[in-house]
Amino acid sequence: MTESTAQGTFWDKRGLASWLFTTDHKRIGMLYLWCIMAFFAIGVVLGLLIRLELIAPGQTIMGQQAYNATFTLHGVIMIFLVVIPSVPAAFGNIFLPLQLGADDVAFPRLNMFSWWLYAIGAVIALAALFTGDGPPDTGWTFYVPFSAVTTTNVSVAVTAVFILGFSSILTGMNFVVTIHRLRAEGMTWGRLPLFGWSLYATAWIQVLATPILGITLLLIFAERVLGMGIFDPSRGGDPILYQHLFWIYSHPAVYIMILPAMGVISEIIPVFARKAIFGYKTIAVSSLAIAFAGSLVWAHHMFVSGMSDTAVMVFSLLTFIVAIPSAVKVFNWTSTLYKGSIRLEPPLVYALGFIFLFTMGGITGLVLGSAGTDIHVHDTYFVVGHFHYVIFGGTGFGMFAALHYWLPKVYGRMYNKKWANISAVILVIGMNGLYFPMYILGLAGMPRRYFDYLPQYTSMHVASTVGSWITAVGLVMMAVNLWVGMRSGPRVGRNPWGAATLEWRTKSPPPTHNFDEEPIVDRGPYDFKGVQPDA
Ligand code: HEM
Ligand SMILES: [Cu+2]
Repeated sequence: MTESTAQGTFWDKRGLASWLFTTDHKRIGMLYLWCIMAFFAIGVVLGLLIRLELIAPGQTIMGQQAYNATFTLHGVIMIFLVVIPSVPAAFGNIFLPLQLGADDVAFPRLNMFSWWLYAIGAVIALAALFTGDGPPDTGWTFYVPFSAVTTTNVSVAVTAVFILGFSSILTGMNFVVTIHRLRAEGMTWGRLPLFGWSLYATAWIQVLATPILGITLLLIFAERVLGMGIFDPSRGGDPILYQHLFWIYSHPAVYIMILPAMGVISEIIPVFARKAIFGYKTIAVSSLAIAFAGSLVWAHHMFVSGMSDTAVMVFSLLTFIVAIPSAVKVFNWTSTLYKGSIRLEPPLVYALGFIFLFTMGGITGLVLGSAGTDIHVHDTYFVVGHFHYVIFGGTGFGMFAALHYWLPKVYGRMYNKKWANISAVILVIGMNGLYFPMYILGLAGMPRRYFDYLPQYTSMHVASTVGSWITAVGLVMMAVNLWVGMRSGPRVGRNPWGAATLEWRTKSPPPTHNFDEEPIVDRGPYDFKGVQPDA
């Protein structure tokens, strides 16, 4: 990113300090993006190691304790360092102000502080691996009583997640205020791009739910360091309380992960179908509905923990209700594609991958949400299959779609489209190879988080491990192509896709102050009349 970019862009300032102390939302977004990519790579390598260990029964490449630490690290890194900040903190920071026609977010210094908290939290999380008595082995959920008594480095890991939570809360606050206050002249709520709507719903979850995680983690810390006994029945405490507190945050957190990705898909589909999105209002409102209803379903993680039958039925019903707004979105996307003049460009190919994989994950989510079937597959590989379809196939693909959609804006260059499409197809094949066998394993009774298994599960584990290699090939191809594209791809103009949202009205890459003249909005974000691709 040196001589190659045009003059007068947000890349121009040089030097480490100009990045670490930047208040430019685009640079902060890029800082997040680079960190997230690096952690994603580490997380994937850990995932591949887990799969390699599981290729055959018995010990293959690591011992039991190492295995427990590996899947804990894999989960903690992927959840807290990658998917929660992925789309909102990276792409939200870069593109929310641009889509609003604003110069920056409402509180640029607070934004810098959020990134710092993220970086500090990440450093402490990594420190937890190499200090104390070994990496945490509790799984990313830190369930008590085990997390209260294990001698591994849980206290430090929990502190890291606590700090990361604050980063998320502050980003959410910043976005709420930015969306309320900084929309360009003429941008009514009804003309707010759907990516903005999705970030708005997400931001409220970040502000309202994340503090609960903070409190929960503090309690673990108190339990371990001060021996409080809040979760310890022998001293009047209750371990089930921990699960309630944990999931009151962590279920809404899955919407922090998925809603922004859905927002990306809602941006991409109309542009490549050259058609106004079908049901703008229902998509916008369904984001809020998912955020609201999604906050009421946490105890579907606890059907077998010992709740009253009434509670089980209520939470089962509520869980089914969240499926409605999610299905509404899928319906609206497919209706938008119907009879559109479709251009099968890479962002759309990734978006289609998202719709397919997310739907596979969503349907199996209903199997888990209905208490009767959940009791059969609880804590089996069925669950591992389900959430990877949703968070890797959903959030991960949303992130990949966003990379392919917006890279030309950020770098002013285009990647190789053919290779982008090929890597998307390889990824979809690899993902199904990797995770579909997990559904079968789960139905057959293979428990999750187990180091060893009975010989009858071997063939499905082998299939899954081979799938993990295909997935890795797809990821490497995609990364290399994006890398080459951003360094030396052909230059593009302002609006290579012919999109109608405001970020495409400014130069590629954008100047530091975003727009040379303040944009005025006189039509909806998906009104393509008179908008021509300018490659
Ligand atoms: C090539 C990519 C990946 C592979 C091969 C992989 C593999 C696995 C496997 C085999 C497990 C189960 C461990 C066990 O139950 O013993 C697991 C757990 C998990 N994975 Fe992945 N995964 C990958 C990508 C991802 C991504 C992208 C995310 C998040 C976005 C993710 C999040 C998680 C989480 C949260 C767990 C649960 C850990 C726990 O149970 O504590 N994984 N992964
Ligand atoms: Cu849940």
